[in-house]
Amino acid sequence: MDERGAFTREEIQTQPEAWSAGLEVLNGSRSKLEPFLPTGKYAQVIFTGCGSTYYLSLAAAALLQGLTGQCARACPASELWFYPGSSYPTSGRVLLVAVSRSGETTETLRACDAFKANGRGDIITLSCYPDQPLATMGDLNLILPSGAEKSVAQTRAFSTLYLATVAMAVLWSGRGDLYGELGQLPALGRLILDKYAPIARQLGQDMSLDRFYFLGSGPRYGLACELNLKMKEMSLTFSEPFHFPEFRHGPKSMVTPGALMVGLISELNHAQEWAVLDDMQRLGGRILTLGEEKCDIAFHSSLDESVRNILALPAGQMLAYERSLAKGLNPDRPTNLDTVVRI
Ligand code: F1P
Repeated sequence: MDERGAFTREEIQTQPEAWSAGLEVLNGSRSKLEPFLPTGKYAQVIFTGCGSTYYLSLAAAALLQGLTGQCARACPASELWFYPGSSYPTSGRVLLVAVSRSGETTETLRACDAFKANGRGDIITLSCYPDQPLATMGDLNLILPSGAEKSVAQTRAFSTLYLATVAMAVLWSGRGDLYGELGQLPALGRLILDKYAPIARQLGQDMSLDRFYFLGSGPRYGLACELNLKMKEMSLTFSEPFHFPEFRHGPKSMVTPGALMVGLISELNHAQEWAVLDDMQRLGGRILTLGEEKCDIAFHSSLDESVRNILALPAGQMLAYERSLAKGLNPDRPTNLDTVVRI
């Protein structure tokens, strides 16, 4: 394929099928996952990865702690490797959930090596390729081949691996009703991709915009970080992520008529989040909202928020993809980037 962005477009568009296949893997692994039920067993659950998979870790840790009460955090793999004293709890066993699309990123492998050598606890790995080193390093290794990609920037891999962490959190929460809701995500993802492609194209092609701010709080912060990374990698555009209220503490100095505020709206704190967006609109910025209802990109899913947050990803990815094409770039080949970082 040499049409610009052909791989990325295909990977974004086939996410619903990848999610269905991923859920089959998860369903088949339930009995292996259940014994890791973290509550009471571990002092902490640490999710780790690099780049996209670190951002995934931020979203997964917030979700797991919110759903189960188990203390959980996210840490870049390099921090676990270089600064274990600052990264791990001083006592108690840890469950390390190591996430990597490729299964070969050096920092993630070295963090797992050190974790094992120091007998810190148990490891679950999540990756997309069975024949790569990470895929045999865990006490449990979950492989999600439907996330595998040809593109450098992660889209399908990110959402499929993230879905696996949502399924784990839901399973460990004991909320069978939520686990049942996961199966509705592929059809909803398809609807959103079809319905909102024109908005993503229109905004992606709008060259009066020169900066993008992705706002998300709680479990949506990691997703906002990932969408910000897509905008940088694919379209070489100035982009930053923030927790909603944080934007008032300095970053708002950067709001101009060329700023698009992309808000991942929550159920619980939607009034506070809209207030931030309204303030930035008054300062001249433009807004794009994603959420269950009354948003530019509305999910209308009737699913629990913990399950439906993933639906913000496809439209946000499309925005970066369209902007990349509009700037004459190739989304499949981000500038200066390699698919795997080996050091
Ligand atoms: C992580 C990652 C990607 C990034 C780039 C380099 O890879 O940082 O997020 O887009 O391609 O690698 P992985 O460990 O998830 O394979």
